[in-house]
Amino acid sequence: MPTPQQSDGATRRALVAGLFGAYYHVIPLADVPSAVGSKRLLAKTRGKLRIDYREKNEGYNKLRESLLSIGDIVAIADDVKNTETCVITGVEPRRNAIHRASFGRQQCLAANVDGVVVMTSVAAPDFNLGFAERCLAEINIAGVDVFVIANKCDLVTEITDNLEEIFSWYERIGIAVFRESLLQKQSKALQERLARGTWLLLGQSGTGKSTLLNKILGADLQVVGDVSLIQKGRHTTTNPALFASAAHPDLALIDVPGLREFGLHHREPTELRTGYPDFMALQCRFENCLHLNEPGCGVKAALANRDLPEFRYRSYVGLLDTVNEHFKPRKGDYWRGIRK
Ligand SMILES: Nc1nc2c(ncn2[C@@H]2O[C@H](COP(=O)(O)OP(=O)(O)OP(=O)(O)O)[C@@H](O)[C@H]2O)c(=O)[nH]1
Ligand SMILES: [Mg+2]
Ligand SMILES: [Zn+2]
Repeated sequence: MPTPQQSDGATRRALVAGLFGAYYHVIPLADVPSAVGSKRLLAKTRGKLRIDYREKNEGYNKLRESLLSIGDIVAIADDVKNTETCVITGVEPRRNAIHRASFGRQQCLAANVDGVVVMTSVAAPDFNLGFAERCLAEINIAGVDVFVIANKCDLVTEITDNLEEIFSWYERIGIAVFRESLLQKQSKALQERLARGTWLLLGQSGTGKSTLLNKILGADLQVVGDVSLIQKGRHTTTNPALFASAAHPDLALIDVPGLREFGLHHREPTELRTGYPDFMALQCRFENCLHLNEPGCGVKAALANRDLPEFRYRSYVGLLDTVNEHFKPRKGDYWRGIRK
């Protein structure tokens, strides 16, 4: 294990398990991997922590509000001025991290995870292909295990052919899809897949992430929302946090507030290639082929032969377009920028 940066004497290792504005909840690592019932301490950072943010665009994304993310391993020390809190003095390098770009900022959603669950629903809200595709691309680029849940199957008499085409393509390229009605009961296969490890639950608001968390962990740990309020833009889960329960001591689930946007502006165009394992399996004449108009492109050939579904290629080209855009400053950032 790498040693924490900037540690100063009497520090302990701890896991970041909750974010509350400028404050964090941390679990001392002597209590982990079973994060169950462990005492969560209130912590704040001291000084500047050096974190690998994948800074593609200099400037605006340096103005992030929260620096650490759930899953970070930090060094903590007692706060001599305040016995209620402890101070975070250092952070260890991340084994992996899932980022997204949203409203001109990049954000690390979780670090050091064993896998990501892409939570979708077949109705209320409708399946959002772009969102799912962008999540899958980011997770593949990050090199993290992933599967998809198609939730709320109880709301439809059958899954449309369009959706089935998408799901069966995912299954063909090795991304399992669990068709679930989590409000009733989770499938045995899903319960087995989520038996151990630290998993990030990723999905739009109202798809059932908190419902899944409560069902899998077997306890009412997270508040479940009312879809009508979610449609009005109210998210039920407001703070990202890591959950565990005594019934499943080897498992931890990370629930994050319902995401509206999942951009990949923080990624380079050439990195996007690795977000599509099915494209990587095809032979292109050029090693760095972006599959646009290059000669000898295996992806374009597969598309013409109908060996590759169109939705996949369309989502890739759309994504490539957006990563070439730059972050746009938010109003507050702009003013802060020119006053200096
Ligand atoms: N019909 C049906 N409703 C479900 C199912 N799973 C969850 N719901 C309902 O969908 C609504 C939203 O579920 P949540 O678990 O709060 O969704 P969430 O993804 O955590 O939403 P945010 O916290 O806003 O991100 C709740 O009213 C759930 O009861 C399901 O399988 N079928
Ligand atoms: Mg929730
Ligand atoms: Zn190509």
